[in-house]
Amino acid sequence: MEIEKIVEGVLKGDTRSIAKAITFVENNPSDADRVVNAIFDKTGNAKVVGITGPPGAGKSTLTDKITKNLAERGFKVGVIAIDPSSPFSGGAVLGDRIRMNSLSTIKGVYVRSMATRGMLGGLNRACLDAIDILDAANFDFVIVETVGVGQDEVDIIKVSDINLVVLVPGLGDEIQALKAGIMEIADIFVVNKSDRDGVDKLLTVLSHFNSMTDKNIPVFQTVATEGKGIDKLVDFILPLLSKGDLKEKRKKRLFERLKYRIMKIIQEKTVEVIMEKSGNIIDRELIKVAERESTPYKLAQTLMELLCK
Ligand SMILES: Nc1nc2c(ncn2[C@@H]2O[C@H](COP(=O)(O)OP(=O)(O)OP(=O)(O)O)[C@@H](O)[C@H]2O)c(=O)[nH]1
Ligand SMILES: [Mg+2]
Repeated sequence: MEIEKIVEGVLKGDTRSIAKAITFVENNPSDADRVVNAIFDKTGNAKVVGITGPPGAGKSTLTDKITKNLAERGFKVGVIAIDPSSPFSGGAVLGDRIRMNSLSTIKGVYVRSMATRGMLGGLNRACLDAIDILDAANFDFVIVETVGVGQDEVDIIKVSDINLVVLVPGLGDEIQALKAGIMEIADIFVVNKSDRDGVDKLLTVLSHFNSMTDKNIPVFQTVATEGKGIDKLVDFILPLLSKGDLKEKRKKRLFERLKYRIMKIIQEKTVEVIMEKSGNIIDRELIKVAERESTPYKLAQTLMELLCK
């Protein structure tokens, strides 16, 4: 299908076109602009909800339930599940597919997995493009699920309008909570698997965190597998996304998101142009670096100068 046709379909909310558009921006980094440039003026309405947390915390199950809840309320929801590149969560791809399979049959819901593997970076750029595609296709919400392990995974979620950090009792709460590197991006803590022992201990850790950081991040308890606590959580999130204070926060995050995105595009394009222009310079000069006749910085500088040529 031609890009123009795909774009036309996206704007009509056609599922097949959406799928094609996302695959296109994933696979054609140097042509992704053709899609995004054509739809960008139709974006800016979807609210981006990040769901992150340690491997196995129940993020997919929670995403599934939140999505269904929003769909029942009449919202269109797009889900992007980022398959972790991290070795901690092997098998997540299949797992997510099974857990979220039931979603794809619901009207107004679109689910998509995006994998880090084999993408040579560029995942976050592609993910942001995908958010735009769903936004332009008139989805009210885009939920991005990612494991809070690895810099890319944390970076991408940083720029959501609202972030749910999912934690579970057990698993060494203190370590999980404080070392995860995701605590500071939380707008809401979700204590999932509340049916398990150790909930009180985790709640204590979180209230310590709140008093230490003076942030007062709301804490919700859920049992995602049973759908417990979901309605309350969604009830809380919805008005929050239209409240004044979050509007300010959204604006700030939108600017951060755009800036982050532009930097990602520059990174990707820069490498692309350099690779194109460098011919056999890299291979030739690499030997010199390896033999310590040159340095990595010097070679990088030489290559960067190709950009202006
Ligand atoms: N007991 C209990 N189990 C749960 C709950 N929520 C999810 N699970 C189970 O925990 C396991 C992991 O759930 P997922 O939803 O795949 O977790 P995830 O965080 O998406 O996992 P990764 O994407 O692999 O990091 C599954 O077997 C779920 O059925 C819960 O509230 N209580
Ligand atoms: Mg998952």
